[in-house]
Order: sequence, then structure tokens, then C-alpha cells
Amino acid sequence: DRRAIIFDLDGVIVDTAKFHFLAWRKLANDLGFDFTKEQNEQLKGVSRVDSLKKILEWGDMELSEEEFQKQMALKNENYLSYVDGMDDGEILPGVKKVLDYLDENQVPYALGSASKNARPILKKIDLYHRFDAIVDGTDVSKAKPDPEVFLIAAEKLNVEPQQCVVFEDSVAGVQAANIGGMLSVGIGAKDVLHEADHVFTDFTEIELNFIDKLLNT
Ligand code: B16
Ligand code: MG
Repeated sequence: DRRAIIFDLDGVIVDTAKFHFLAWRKLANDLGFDFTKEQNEQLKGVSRVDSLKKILEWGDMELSEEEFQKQMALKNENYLSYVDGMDDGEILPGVKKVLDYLDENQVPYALGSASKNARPILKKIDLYHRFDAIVDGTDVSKAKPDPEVFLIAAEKLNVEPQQCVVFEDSVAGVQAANIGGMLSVGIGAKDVLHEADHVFTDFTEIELNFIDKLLNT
């Protein structure tokens, strides 16, 4: 049976995906090109380094190692300027209801995020202390779709991967959950996240008895 939940952060708990998009787009524009919202889907759940590599490919550009590092730092600075203004009002609709329900039923849950900024963001939105475990971009060496981030989370929760349900908004993250042997629940568009076991547009669509069913099958 399933006994624990792992949540992705960006695009699942909070909509920081929009800030990543703005910051990456500014970087591309400053370098003299642009990319689309569709291309941006490919950046979701992907590490900072791999995101910049992809973007440079789209712009058909190459940077020296030094310039690459500089651009990553600039992007992060710009991203953090958006994050700075965040508070618990940024928690996506329906998320708290699910967390409250898990607490009431003593279901352990962890964070499994690719972001190196996950901990400060959780603090800003006042959820840091509610997670039984936090695994983020500072703890892993392999990026999603590698399941490492979720496998470490399962280990920290003291459960088997097969006992975990993962909530993810990204294609790479859904693949990571599937490869890790976990049940995947996509948050977003059905056509994008078709590899997930279940897909919902957002958490307001998720009934608590669905969570119950997930945990009892
Ligand atoms: P950072 P998640 C991911 O977070 C984002 O989806 C992705 O767009 C971002 O590039 C990545 O974190 C790294 O973030 O630059 O803050 O370290 O969705 O896995 O929570
Ligand atoms: Mg995400």
C-alpha cells in the first residue's frame, strides 16, 4: 500500500514556474533571442545548468565557461528578486487543504524539488516546518528525469519507493517518479503530462477521497 507523499515545489506547491520563465526569458532576450511558452515546458523540473544549456541551444549560442557561470548567477539573481516578494498567499489553491488532511491522518510527506532555492522559498511561504523531509537541488547530483531526488526523499521518509505517490507539474518529474517505481500524479495539462498515472489541472480538482483511495490501493 501507499503510505507517503512527495511533492515537487515549483508549479505544484507554488507558482514559481512563472518567475523562472520570466528570468530565463530575460536572459535569452539580453543575449539577443527569444523562446516560447511551449519551449519553456521543457525547462520545468530541469536543473539550472541543464536549463541554460537547453536555452543556449535554442538560441544557437555558445558561451565560455566563465560567461556561462555569470549568466546563471544573473538569472538566479533576477529570479530571487521575484521570490523576495513572496508570502503564504502564493501557495497554490487547494494545496493547504491536502496538507491539512495528510497531517490529520498522519500521512508523512516530503518535498522533492530540483531547485537550489527550495528551502528559502518554503520558509517564505511558511511551510518549511511542515515537511517530514526536504530534498532539493542542493542534495542531489543527478537531475530529473533521474529519480534520485525522489528516491532520497523516500529513504528519508523510511518508506519504499513503491509506497510513494509523487505530485509533479513537469514532464521530467513525472518520468522521474515513474522510473523510480512511484505512482505519479501530474498537476497541469493532460496532453503535456500524459505519462502520469493521474492528471489534474490543479489541487482544487483533487477530492480528499481521491487522496484516500491513493493511499489505500
Ligand atoms: P533553481 P521543481 C525546478 O524546481 C524548476 O521547475 C526548474 O524550472 C528550475 O530550473 C529548477 O528547479 C532549478 O531551480 O535555479 O532555483 O535551483 O519544479 O523541481 O521544484
Ligand atoms: Mg515543478
